[in-house]
Amino acid sequence: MKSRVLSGVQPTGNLHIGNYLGAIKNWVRIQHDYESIFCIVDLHAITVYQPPEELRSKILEIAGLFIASGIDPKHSAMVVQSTVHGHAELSWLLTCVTPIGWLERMTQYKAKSQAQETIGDGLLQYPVLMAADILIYQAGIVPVGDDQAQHLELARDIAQRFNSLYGDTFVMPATSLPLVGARVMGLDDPTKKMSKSAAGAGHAVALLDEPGVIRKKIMRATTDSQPAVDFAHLGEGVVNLLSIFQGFSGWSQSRMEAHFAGMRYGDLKKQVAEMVVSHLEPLQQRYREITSDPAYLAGVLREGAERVSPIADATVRLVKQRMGLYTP
Ligand code: AQP
Repeated sequence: MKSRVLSGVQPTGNLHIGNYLGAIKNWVRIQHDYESIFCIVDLHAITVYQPPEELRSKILEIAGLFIASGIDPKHSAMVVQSTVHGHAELSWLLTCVTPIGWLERMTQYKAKSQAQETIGDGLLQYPVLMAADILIYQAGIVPVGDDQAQHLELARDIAQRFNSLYGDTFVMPATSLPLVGARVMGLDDPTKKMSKSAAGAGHAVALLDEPGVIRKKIMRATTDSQPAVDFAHLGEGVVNLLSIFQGFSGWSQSRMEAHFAGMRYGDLKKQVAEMVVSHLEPLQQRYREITSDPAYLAGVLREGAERVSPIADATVRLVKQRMGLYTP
């Protein structure tokens, strides 16, 4: 049996080049080597309040962007998390074997809860739901950006704890990080991860930004006080621009160094901007074509849920049996 790949994106804010280089590009690269499932994790999105109409349209936008980025829905199942009921059910079952201390240690919980007046329980439970998303499909490989590595470790801890309490049940999922672009930083502040929810017009390049906007954002990116690229003394902002270029171009490190050494920052930014635009323009064209037919997208998502539901149902049933719940 082919090993299973599982990953997902929250339908919040605007999908950006960090999400693309850190996660989606990797999914596209490996999807045909495995049985692949890619989720739009709407149950995760509501751990922070989302205006309902906005959430509904974001779910379809993300589905369109998955396909425009190269996800092949004929091969890979594209699934809206809340349409497969087992995710929420398994999440509760796993909550019961997860010590609270494990969840309180999560850095994303600490960062996100600081920004909230009232901290919803869902924010704390977020990594348990993520563990359920992965374990419900017995996924062996989870390609994510580096910010999700801690949650993946927790998913393994939860699986191990369950297996040791109730007997071997879950496949242990491995984290797959991209070699380049695992953590794309904000253009306005290269000490902070590029994030959909961060404020600031110059922070992130969205996949659907107009070419003129992309150029402007990159030309204004924060660098440092040096005039030109010096590979012996690279500042964080320049490292970020170079890794964005490398992530899109696929160039080797030696080619990057030969090409960019000594280049003035203004020219570096122009080349980064053109590289990003040359990849996003065709992606945006495909996105417009795909979303011009809403019935097509709805069909892809319905078919995706139908394809994976039997796997999810079988896992939930097995887990309930192992735990001694009533399974007539
Ligand atoms: N800056 C990033 N660099 C590389 N990878 C990234 N990812 C996110 N930001 C970067 C990866 O994208 C996938 C989907 O992310 P998500 O929707 O689950 O949410 P997130 O990780 O919390 O990302 P954001 O953009 O910061 O969203 P908000 O602001 O809504 O929380 C994941 O694989 C993630 O690692």
